[in-house]
Amino acid sequence: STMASGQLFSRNTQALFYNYKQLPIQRMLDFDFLCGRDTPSVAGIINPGAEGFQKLFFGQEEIAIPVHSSIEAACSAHPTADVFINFASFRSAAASSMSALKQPTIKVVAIIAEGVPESDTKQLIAYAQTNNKVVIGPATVGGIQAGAFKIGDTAGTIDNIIQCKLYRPGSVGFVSKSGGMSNELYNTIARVTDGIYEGIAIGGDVFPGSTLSDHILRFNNIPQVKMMVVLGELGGRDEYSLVEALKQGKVHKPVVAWVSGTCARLFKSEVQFGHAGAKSGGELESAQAKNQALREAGAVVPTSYEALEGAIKETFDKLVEEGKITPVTEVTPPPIPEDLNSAIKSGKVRAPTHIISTISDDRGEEPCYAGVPMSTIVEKGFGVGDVISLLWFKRSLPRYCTQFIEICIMLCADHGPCVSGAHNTIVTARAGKDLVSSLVSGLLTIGPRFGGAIDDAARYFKDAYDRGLSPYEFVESMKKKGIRVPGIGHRIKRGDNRDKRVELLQQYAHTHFPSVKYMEYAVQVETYTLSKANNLVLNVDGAIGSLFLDLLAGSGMFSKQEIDEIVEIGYLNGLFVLARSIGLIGHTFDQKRLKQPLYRHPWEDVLYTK
Ligand code: Q5B
Repeated sequence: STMASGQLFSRNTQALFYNYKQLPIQRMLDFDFLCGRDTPSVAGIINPGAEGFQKLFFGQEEIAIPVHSSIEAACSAHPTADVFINFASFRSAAASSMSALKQPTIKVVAIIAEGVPESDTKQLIAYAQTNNKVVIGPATVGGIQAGAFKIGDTAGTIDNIIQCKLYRPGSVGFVSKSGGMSNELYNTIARVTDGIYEGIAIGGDVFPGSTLSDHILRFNNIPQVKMMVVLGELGGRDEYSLVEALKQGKVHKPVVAWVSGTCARLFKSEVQFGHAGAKSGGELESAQAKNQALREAGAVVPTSYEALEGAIKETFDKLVEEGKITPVTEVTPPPIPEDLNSAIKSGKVRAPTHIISTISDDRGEEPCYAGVPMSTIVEKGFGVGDVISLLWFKRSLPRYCTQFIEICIMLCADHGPCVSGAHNTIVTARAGKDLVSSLVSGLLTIGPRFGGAIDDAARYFKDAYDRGLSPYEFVESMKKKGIRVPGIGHRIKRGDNRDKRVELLQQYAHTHFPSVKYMEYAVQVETYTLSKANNLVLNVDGAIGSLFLDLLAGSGMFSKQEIDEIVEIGYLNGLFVLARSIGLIGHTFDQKRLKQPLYRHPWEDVLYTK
């Protein structure tokens, strides 16, 4: 059988890992690298309901380990993976372990969960026995074949694994109930022998999937194992099957054993230690009785736990003397590259950042806009204008400025369904597209003719005013260059039908701004252009462009260079983009609400010509 044949693992063993747990999987792969394995010991991950790949490190390289949504899918994708490492919770461990055992490709199932119902475990054990499979656990950390294969978190950190020389095989077979104590013993054994060949923690439940004697008898058939160490614990009768095996002469190699829990006698009442199975029951289940029985059956049993190390050493030294063990030649394992994050944390390395950002920070207790925490924004009753001034201009502007920004946003939020942007949004929404597509198709029309003339208006008005050009000189010089004056002209508005929005903005500025020199200059330009044609009014873009120059210059909050930079980069079209998004979103909802069909432009409205 699998159990009797001895070897469960080799340097080529691959496992399927149930439930995605980054840390134990990475530790298995780090162990593989330490041992110089060619292939990673985790062939696939089963993450119920999810599929794809998980990126993990194999040495310095990143590898993509396939993730499968079911045990069946994983087994058929990785037919050579014969170990199933089950990191399911105690609630689902039994069912998933059973379906793993039923897969023809799976030979060994290790169950990590603690608290699996005993009746379920008994079923697993029965199924495994009749189908020639091995269960390790439940309630175990797993096991390790030194230099070959490691289950999950067995043996702890890489540093501990290196200290215990588990990256290469020694001559000692070790089996214990406790996973925590197995770490301790890996250390002890490494100190006084040539190290572990294989170590298994069978787990602390009353009914372990495989027993101490199962593994001892298995080690007996592994030629590389020259001696065995057993660490039992009080409670249960498991140790007695080992006693039987020893008495029957089935074990041909020296066994050093200790059953811990001798202190239970010091308690007046029954004590339960950490494990479900570790409770002092009847006399036969006491550590003393079991140690005595093992001793009588021929195991080397020290007088105390402290003396265990000495007993292991003596047994090993004797085997060396007898020539039965030739201690292995030492190898130096390759260093495992440290993770960048931990190296940075410990101050060992520094790494350049890839992005620089100055306007907001989401790392602290609460997000900040330009250093102002959210709670302040809410408590002080800030508005959208304040948020814009923090995120765009990186400063808190005075109330009259933020209110001006808000007025711009409100006045430009929409201008009916017939403007270019709204039209595009409506057509897109009627083509069945989603909100974002409908919105951006409208936004994409914003530019030099429609809505996106604010920055250019600010640029040209500022340049002309600062250079002292008269409106006549300015407009005529633009005409010579063949450039339309940005901020001037409208499709609908006329000299005798002014844009109300422009009037409202002008009124607000007259009342609140310390100076409106740029706007007044724009009005003089308008007076001149209106003398040429009735539609060449100062439009909403021109009004905002010129008034924002007044805001920037008059507020005392910006240096000359900052104003130049704002105008050069072009912040101000952002006001129209932001504002009109409100309207375009509204138009999208409107069309959807009205269940409007696909728009097709009528033939009659097109001039077909050659
Ligand atoms: N002419 C806005 O033109 C419009 C001239 C000019 C000198 C000018 C045009 C223009 C500059 C860009 C600008 C923002 C394309 C407009 C907005 C938001 C909106 C929209 C809405 C909303 C309109 C007739 C004659 C021609 C031209 C001359 C025109 N503009 N000369 N400087 N600026 N302006 N855009 O009506 O001799 O016949 O050849 O480009 O500021 O987008 O509500 O719709 O909220 O949604 O198509 O308000 O002015 O006039 O092109 O037929 O020109 O005037 O050279 O002269 P039109 P055109 P000539 S606000």
